[in-house]
Amino acid sequence: MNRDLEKWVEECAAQARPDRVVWIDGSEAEQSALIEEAVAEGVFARMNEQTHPNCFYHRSNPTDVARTEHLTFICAPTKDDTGPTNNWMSPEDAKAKIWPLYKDAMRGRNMYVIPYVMGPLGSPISKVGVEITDSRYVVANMRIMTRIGTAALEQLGESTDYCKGFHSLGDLSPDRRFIAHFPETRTIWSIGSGYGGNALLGKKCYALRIASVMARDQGWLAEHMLIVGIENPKGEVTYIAAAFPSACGKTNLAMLIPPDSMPGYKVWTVGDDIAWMKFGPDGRLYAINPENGFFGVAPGTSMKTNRNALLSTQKNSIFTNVALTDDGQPWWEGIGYDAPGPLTDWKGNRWESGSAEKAAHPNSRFTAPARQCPSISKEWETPNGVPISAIFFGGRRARTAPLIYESFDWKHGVFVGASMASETTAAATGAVGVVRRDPMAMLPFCGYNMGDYWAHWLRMGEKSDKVPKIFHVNWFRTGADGKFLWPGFGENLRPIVWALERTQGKGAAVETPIGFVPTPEALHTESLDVSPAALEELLSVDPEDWQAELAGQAEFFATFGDRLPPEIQRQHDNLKKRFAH
Ligand code: O2Y
Ligand code: MN
Repeated sequence: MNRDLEKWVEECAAQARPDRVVWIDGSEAEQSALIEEAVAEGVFARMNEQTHPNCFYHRSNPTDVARTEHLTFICAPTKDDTGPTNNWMSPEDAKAKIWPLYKDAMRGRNMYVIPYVMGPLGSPISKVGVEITDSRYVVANMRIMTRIGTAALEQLGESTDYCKGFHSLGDLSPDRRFIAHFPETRTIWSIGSGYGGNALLGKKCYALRIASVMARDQGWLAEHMLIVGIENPKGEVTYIAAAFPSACGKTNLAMLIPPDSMPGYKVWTVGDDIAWMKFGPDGRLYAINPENGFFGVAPGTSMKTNRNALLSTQKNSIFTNVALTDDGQPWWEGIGYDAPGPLTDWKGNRWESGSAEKAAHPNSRFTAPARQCPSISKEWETPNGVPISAIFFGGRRARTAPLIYESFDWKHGVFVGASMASETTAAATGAVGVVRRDPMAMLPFCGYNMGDYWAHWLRMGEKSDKVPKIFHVNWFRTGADGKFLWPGFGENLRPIVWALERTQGKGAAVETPIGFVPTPEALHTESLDVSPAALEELLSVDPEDWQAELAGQAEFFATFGDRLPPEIQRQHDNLKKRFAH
């Protein structure tokens, strides 16, 4: 046993006073017993065994349906260490305010200790975490999303190098809900929520907020990025990573099915949400997916929009806050067919087609094992990761950003990522449809001052002369009628193929003030149902829009004061000058 771990578990148990402490070993027998208990407790309902074998349904508390950014804190020693984009609480205040909420919080409940590995077992890039929780829903989800149990304890050995996550449902009151991160001690405290990123502590809390600090200190990158391999008709596979803000189609791109007009192309899924990247001995950047499953948003997922995601969820999966048919099948808005009859909605009420209310919550989710994805890459668990040739940043912008452009070099690419912005969606609580700055799609996930984070990205570029090329994409540009100009989905492969050609010194482009934009012909437009005028608009760079963009950037960067790297300011000034010429 690991003495450090035992001591911490004893400390948590002494505060929360559970009836029993249960160490999770990851076995099938343990899983079956836990599921039985969860069903008896009403936390899970069994689903239709014929259509969805070994699948379970969960409804969360209606006040607990999304990540709560306003209740998420970074508890670094000083506010400056966390920067203007994070909520800060001093470690002392957190101890005074949050620790007492755990007092007796697990009386009458079990305390589960879940050792887990983020990343393939045995990978030099993988890391161990331990989550303590009183939620059987969390245990069942962690079993899909990470590698849990004895194998994780074996990987840990007697080391103290692991992330400690202490989670309790508490009383589920938003008034006593906190998600607190202590980067110095690699510790997470989460209380008062049983939902997704608030409660599955391996995901956003460890693999992004805590890991981003570890990555800064150790010289690697922990990013909010999908990873895919693009196979060309010659059978050559090139890997890319892409950062888009929450609910901007990362899962769709990660599981993209090429259009019929691009025969011979295949897309292989490595990960859909998080990438940990390190330079290999050959100077290339290698990425692993630290996760073991998908926690995907259900509404809008259909056989047409994301066949591979839907097929991943047909067995051994968990459905949260979707609607349920009377014969135990999941249903949600945008599933691709009408509700087959009256349903039970995400709140447990009867629901009929035509109701003003949504049947599934807009942020309802499926948790599915990655290995079940039909497009899963045969390299997805390769211990050293896959070599990344191109990085894509992107946001949901109705105007301003063209379909795709290439940055001039790494430093400019870091600036492109730092100035990313996107319109908000339902993935987090708060207003929907508002443009917000979301650098590298890490705004809610960077565990330290973002000025320092950009400095870290800039330093990474100095480590190698084989860094990936950096691009920016925007699938969401709209025309004067408010409709999307680009069809999206499988067609997104066309600009990506252009980008990969650029990494090989091919692909026609025009130089603009913001970077290299493809010529319309270079986009492989055969059989593409987009008019030449729409294509022109998609690739246009409107100086007036960019004046507004420059003003928005300046306002945002000013909030970082002297933590803004001079190089980012220089890039911003140069962009302004290029528009002035
Ligand atoms: O974790 C949640 O509560 C929902 S948000 C989410 C879920 C899976 C992957 N990414 C996200 C996100 O917000 O980026
Ligand atoms: Mn995400």
